[in-house]
Amino acid sequence: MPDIPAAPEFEPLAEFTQRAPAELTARAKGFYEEIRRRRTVREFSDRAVPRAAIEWALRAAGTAPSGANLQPWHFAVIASPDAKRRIRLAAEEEERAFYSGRAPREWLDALAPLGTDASKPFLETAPYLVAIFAQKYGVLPDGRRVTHYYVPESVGIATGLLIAALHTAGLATLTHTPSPMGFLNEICGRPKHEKPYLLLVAGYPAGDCKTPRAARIKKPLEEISTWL
Ligand code: IYR
Repeated sequence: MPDIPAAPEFEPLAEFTQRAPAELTARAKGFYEEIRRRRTVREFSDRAVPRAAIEWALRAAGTAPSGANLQPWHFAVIASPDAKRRIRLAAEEEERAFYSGRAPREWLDALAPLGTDASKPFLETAPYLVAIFAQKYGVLPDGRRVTHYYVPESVGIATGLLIAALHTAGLATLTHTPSPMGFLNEICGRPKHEKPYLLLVAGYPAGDCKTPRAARIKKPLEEISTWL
């Protein structure tokens, strides 16, 4: 028997804050001033981070808009040294293949200013790794599947919110994409229909952390926007 589609029920927009034009411009600028300080970091401190900070950031990510509000994401938070070690070993194996042959010359040339290589000690040093999974479909308690829509878009938006939330909290992040990263399913105990989307490394930067100057240079507004 097909389910009867639920009729929409509407409620007043209760939590929207109306702001005067000058105030909202100032706030938009304020957010820019904060988020432009975010840097991708590859040297992490092992200093502990409160679990609650990660939990709040994940709640923020979970507010992201998604196709039909089906929220097609799962966040596996890895804090155990044993799981981090397994992830590091598996990622470094893939990265060695990438840097020593799998990656085309053009790709390696594009990466050269960032100074990346196959060595990923931060996967063990950082207190938290968040493996983000994209769910092709959801599974109801009775086992039926619910197709998800706009999965990469939805998971990308949630990931952006997570990165912004962690940065705002005062944490450094690294978006790490070992390729392929199927090993994350096994280590995190996630089902096959969840595709690893990204491995987000979070923690304090190392005290002597250096970042590549080239990565700080962002395209100006004129280059990234057209106004019609
Ligand atoms: N996954 C590799 C290579 C890499 C690829 C891109 I595109 C980057 O922006 C950075 C790195 C690595 O993590 O080293």
